[in-house]
Amino acid sequence: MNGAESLVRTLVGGGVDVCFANPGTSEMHFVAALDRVEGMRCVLGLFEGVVTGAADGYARMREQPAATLLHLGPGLANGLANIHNANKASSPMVNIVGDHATYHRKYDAPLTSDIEGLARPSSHWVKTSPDAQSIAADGAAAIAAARRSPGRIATLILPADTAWNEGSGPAEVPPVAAVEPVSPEAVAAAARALRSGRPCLILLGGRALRQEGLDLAGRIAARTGARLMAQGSNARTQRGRGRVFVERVPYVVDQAARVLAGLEHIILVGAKMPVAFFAYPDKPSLLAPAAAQGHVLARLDQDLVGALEALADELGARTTPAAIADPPRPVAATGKIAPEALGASLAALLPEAAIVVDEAVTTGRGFFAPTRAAAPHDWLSNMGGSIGLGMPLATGAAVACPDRKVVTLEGDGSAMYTLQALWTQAREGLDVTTLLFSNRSYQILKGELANVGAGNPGRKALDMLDLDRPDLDFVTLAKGMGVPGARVTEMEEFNRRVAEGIAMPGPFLVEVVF
Ligand SMILES: Cc1ncc(C[n+]2csc(CCOP(=O)(O)OP(=O)(O)O)c2C)c(N)n1
Repeated sequence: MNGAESLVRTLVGGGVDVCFANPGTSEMHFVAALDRVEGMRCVLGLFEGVVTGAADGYARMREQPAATLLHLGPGLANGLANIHNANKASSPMVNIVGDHATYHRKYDAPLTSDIEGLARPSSHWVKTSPDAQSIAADGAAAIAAARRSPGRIATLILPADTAWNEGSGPAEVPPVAAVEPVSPEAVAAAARALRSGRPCLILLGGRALRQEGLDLAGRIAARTGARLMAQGSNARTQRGRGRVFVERVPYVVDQAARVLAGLEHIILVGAKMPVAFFAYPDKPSLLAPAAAQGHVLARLDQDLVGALEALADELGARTTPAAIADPPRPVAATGKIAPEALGASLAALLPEAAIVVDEAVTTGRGFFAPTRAAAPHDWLSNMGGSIGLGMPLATGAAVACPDRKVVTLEGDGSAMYTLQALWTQAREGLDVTTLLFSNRSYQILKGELANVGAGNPGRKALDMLDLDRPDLDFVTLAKGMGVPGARVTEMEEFNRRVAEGIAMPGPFLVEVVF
């Protein structure tokens, strides 16, 4: 058994049974080994940003790492933006990056580069396997590294000769350290702040935003009168009817500062003290009032649900009923297309257990509030701020959860980074309905131009922010990649087409022009 097959068997044996791939010559033995090993699903992405974003979406939903297969330094570099996003979302991921054979590197062939150097900034674990006998054990170590709480990026570099020479056979994944519990002192300090009678916020992130954590946090908030919020963006939030609703810290600095004004204590549960996405002249970087004191109940890598349980026990809140979101069932909007109308219709149309991938940027800012009344669903956001994540993330989520509908909320500008994800959705028959918001501009940046004090834009500046001349035709682009779709220009059509997309199996795209 060669090194490549030893590695693939190690991955499958270690529970890594999906590989998102964009291979090249140096990975051919790995590709060939896929045929010889049962149990590995391989999904081709036509750009590495699709591959790595899909691995992120898969990990968020399956809570297991997927593997990626990338072609030397340039293949990794193409995938790095979405590895950055996955890293910020604490998604586990095992990247396998092919390299030249060890003896070939010294000749500086065209694809030679510093792969470890490229990998390091967004990987917790990086190793170049030295020989075919080591590759399986290195693969097993990579899986263990990726699985460490709260989820990490492991990048294993696979020189071609380590793939084709005689390997060791599969290796066992070493044990992964159990999730660290929080200290009694942290629980006591949080309880003291919550009992102080002073304005207090419980700020949630990570796994605290799943149903169990939300339920506990809701009980604690009801018992103590504290406010409850989530970070501005989160990897996966469980929400909708019947669940505890949490507002997010707003993106806009002034709005965030208003929402957080007056707070004296912030209990951090898998969250950090809120910071502005960017610095702006004359605006604060830290969004909470200077006097507000942060209390770390649990770091993101610690046992967040256990921490909330301990805190609820300490406060006698286990049986206090949480305030549950149960507003009236939303009704689809009619008439002109506008963000508010889209939010209302989305809330009415989302199917039970939908996975919502949110990269709708400015159009989607108001979607969060109305969709609290939607059927229960999971909401996935971009935590790394690098756009071009939405459609790949949706692709991976759909691979992870074939029984659930994925609904992608996508800005037209963001869509164009990794549009190839549609082809993978078509090829794999993935159940993804994409709502493509064609405002034909980088709308958010028009606001940011003013916010940073860059003055009034002239023609040249506006040309950098408008996506017209020519207008993009997303229905035709999708059709060319095997995804059917429709363009809509008023809400009745929107409602009809979205319902159609949701009802049919497989991918569908609704281009919303407004
Ligand atoms: C990789 C990367 N490149 C550039 C940006 C800067 N950027 C942030 S938002 C944005 C435009 C988003 O446009 P669109 O998706 O159409 O949403 P809209 O602002 O129009 O609502 C750009 C270019 C970024 N965040 N990430």
